[in-house]
Amino acid sequence: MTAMPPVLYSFRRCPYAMRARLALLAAGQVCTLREVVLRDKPQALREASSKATVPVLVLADGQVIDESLAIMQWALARHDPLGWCRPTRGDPAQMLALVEENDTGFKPLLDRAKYPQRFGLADALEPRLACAPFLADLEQRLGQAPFLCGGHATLADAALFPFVRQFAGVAPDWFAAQPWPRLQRWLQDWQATALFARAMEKFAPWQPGDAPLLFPAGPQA
Ligand SMILES: N[C@@H](CCC(=O)N[C@@H](CS)C(=O)NCC(=O)O)C(=O)O
Repeated sequence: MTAMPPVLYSFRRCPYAMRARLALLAAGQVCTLREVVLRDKPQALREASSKATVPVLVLADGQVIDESLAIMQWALARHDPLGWCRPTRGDPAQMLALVEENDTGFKPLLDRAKYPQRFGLADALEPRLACAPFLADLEQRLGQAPFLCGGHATLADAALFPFVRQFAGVAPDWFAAQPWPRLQRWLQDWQATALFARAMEKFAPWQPGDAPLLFPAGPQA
């Protein structure tokens, strides 16, 4: 008997949900996808996780995983054909430390760069410049190897990419003018992957009673 696919509460444009979807795709893990509207969250999501953030993965046995990194790790622990948990530069702990740096260090700075007015910042450039050291560090890493943790893409690349993408979107011309050619290329390459195209497929918001929507749909790669 085939196990019931887990249920993924997701929001297409959320960078945390994006990285969870990327890892689920990389692992070949099929889910039942429930697209969420953040301003009108379904009760089922709130019942699954009181945090009611996305992504949330509800497993067939009722276990709930409500952190994007934990969803990535769960999926890749089951199946990791691309070696996303096997960095060739540094070890897995160092790879996870980079994700931690992104989530706790860079992300708050990114929010300030995205919404300077909300933070009472008159100057839009200053919060962008505050993000620059982290991005320059990524540039340096990419000078040493084609991906952040070595010769092939890892969980760290997938986990950071949606946030770097958001940063680039704040001021695209400014980003393109920065001395980060490898990072710019890395971002472009990620955006051009078939994996990202699949991760960004559009779905109508889920409503209770809807027929299960498998993600990814159709024949598995
Ligand atoms: N640490 C969480 C953060 C998830 C998160 O903050 N997601 C945002 C959307 S990008 C969210 O659901 N926010 C709740 C809201 O806007 O009500 C994770 O990694 O999954």
